[in-house]
Amino acid sequence: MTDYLKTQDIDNLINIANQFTLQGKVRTVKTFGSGNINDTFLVTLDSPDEKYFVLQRINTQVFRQPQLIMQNMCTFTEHVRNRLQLHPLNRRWEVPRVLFTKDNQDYCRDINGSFWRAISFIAGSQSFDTMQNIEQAKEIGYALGMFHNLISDLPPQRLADTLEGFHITPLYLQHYNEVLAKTSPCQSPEVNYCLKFVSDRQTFAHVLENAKATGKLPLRLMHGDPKINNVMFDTSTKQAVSVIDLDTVKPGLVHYDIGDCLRSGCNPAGEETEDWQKVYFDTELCQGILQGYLCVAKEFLTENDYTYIYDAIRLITFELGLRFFADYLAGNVYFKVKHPEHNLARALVQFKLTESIESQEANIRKIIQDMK
Ligand code: GN1
Ligand code: MG
Repeated sequence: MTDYLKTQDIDNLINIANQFTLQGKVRTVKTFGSGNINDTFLVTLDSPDEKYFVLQRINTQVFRQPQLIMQNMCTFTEHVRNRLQLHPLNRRWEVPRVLFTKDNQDYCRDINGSFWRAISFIAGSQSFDTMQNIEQAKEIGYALGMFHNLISDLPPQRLADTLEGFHITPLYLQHYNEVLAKTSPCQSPEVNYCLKFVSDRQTFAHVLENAKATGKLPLRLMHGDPKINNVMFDTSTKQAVSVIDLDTVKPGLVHYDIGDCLRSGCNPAGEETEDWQKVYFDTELCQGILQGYLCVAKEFLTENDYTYIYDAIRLITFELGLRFFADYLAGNVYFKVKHPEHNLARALVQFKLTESIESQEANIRKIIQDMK
């Protein structure tokens, strides 16, 4: 999806956006955000109450049963809204709302069969692709902790599995090995670095799944994608006010989330940098995020949960690199790309970040230990 839309695309988008508008008229529809899977648009309305909403075309190659996403979102948002009504927080916290069509559906299909849904925009908020300061790191941690806390009493089986195999690292490894068997990648120093990087970490890939299988880590509900730009900040107070992108809220391990939040928040260069050699894991930001997280999550974390935090940070970073690299080898069929080497560049960033995490293992483990 390019940033420049053709007139006929805009007309089509306006028609779709109009399906979801119960009040006011659609003024503009513009591409929005930097999602790697779905296509996202910001709709501007001429209504005095609600000025914007977010319109998305779900990638049904990835999410094969998009209705399940909507079903989960409704269950999740209702649960959290009830909880906040019973136990209000003493600060701003918002839950994105699912918007309904004029005929009361939580999605609509266009003439090509594409699946569209709309979500409220969190007013007066913004997100960031890289961490701005340590205060923001604490806020991101708080946001993830609050997210986990608010669903800690919703039984995991109440939500459907919207994306089977998501964050099951051994399955990504299996897929990678299958892709590798079918391709002969061109031999560049970068590709060779990635091939060796993965081959050296075959056993490690099982660490969280083994902990789950042996009952050391319990199945809980997770967000699935709590990267830095999925946390919204109030533009005036600078506080975190919402966690968005609820497509992968489903049963899993909170460790996938902790790992994902830290791998994305502690990489000051950001995951799209082309300067992969300079990528490093910032332990001060790590401390900030964990501090924010634990002040809300301490209540429900067990001794074993702490034991696996370091492994989670290392694993989810490695896993994302593996997913990008496998997709590069497979011909870019999963993540959207701007050029053919894009997924290779992204993989290098995550592998370099993993290396930095590994080289600071003792320090990171100490930060976690000291925070208990
Ligand atoms: C994808 O589409 P987006 O940007 O929200 C991916 C995540 C990755 C992320 C990396 C369903 O998320 O797992 O961590 O890219 N989502 C899916 O930026 O695969
Ligand atoms: Mg996402």
